[in-house]
Amino acid sequence: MSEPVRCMWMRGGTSKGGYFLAGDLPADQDERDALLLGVMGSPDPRQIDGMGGANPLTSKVAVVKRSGRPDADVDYLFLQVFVDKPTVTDAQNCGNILAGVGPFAIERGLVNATDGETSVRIHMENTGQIAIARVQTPGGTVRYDGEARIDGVPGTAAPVPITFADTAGSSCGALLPTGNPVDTIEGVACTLIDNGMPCVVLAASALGITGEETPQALEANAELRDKLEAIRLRAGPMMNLGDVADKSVPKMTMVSRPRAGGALSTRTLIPHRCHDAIGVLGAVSVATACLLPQGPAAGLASIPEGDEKLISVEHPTGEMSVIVTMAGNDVETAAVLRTARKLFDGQVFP
Ligand code: NQM
Repeated sequence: MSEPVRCMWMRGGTSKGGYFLAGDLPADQDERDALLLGVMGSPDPRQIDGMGGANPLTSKVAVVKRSGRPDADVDYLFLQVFVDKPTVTDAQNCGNILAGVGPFAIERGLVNATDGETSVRIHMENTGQIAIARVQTPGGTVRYDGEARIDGVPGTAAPVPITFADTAGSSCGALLPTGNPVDTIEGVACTLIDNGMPCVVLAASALGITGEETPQALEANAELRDKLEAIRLRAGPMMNLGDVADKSVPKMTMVSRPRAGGALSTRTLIPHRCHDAIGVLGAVSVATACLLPQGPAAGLASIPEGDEKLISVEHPTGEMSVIVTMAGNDVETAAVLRTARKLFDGQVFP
């Protein structure tokens, strides 16, 4: 057995994973990745010999360090540890795991807490943008319990509001990497968009489904999955992501009319398992797609008036509210409410 490594396990939003100080992990990337595969128990569909929860949403890692940047307190590198492949990738961000980064940075002494609430400026190393998370710190210590509720997580917890700016083109170089609000791929009208997360947005009806199916039903639909993967593999190079066969982006979001008073309804493959909810930056990108008049989402979405819009993105276990502020026709900032919970702090044996 290898040497133990200091680690905190946390729920961040609707995801869960290991949070490490960068200095506690090997500097060499191959060594680091081998260690993280051992920590999670990958590759193995059950991750039986590790900490991972046999789902991409519970096989995640945050690597955090003090930032050298004037506009950030900490640097956060997100790593997706694949469940059934020996792959660790930094090719995407994660706005859910992000929710635990502020509390973790305060707990590890990287950020001094003020009495009441502490703002933590987080440089998201995967894509280079800044997120600002507000953490409850009464008496200068992190408070996890509270009254905030987010769909996809039972019970309530302390609120962690997060604001993003400048997320357009985070991984693809432009909000609309092809320059078009709509591209037709394999006969299906798609919006290829990146406002923090590369996503392909397409109408559920164009794929012969209602958009109300359960994640289990969608995962069991081999014909649908093959069609979506064919579209995704063609979309990847068009989005400046290269060959995406072994990448976790772009995400595939099928949209339909809202059913519960929200702006629109979604089902998202991330990209091979169906998300029980929707990713944070995924929701920001889909909310932005709703605002493109020509796109497949706009025709289905119900969008409020005004320069500050609450766009409620419905998903299989509820909704995610994205508050966007507009500058003319463009989204200037986006904010979401998340919560986080410290589950254990100790040493993990890779
Ligand atoms: O889009 C899952 C999640 C995510 C990513 C995924 C996320 C985001 O729910 O910001 O949070 O799409 O792989 O954790």
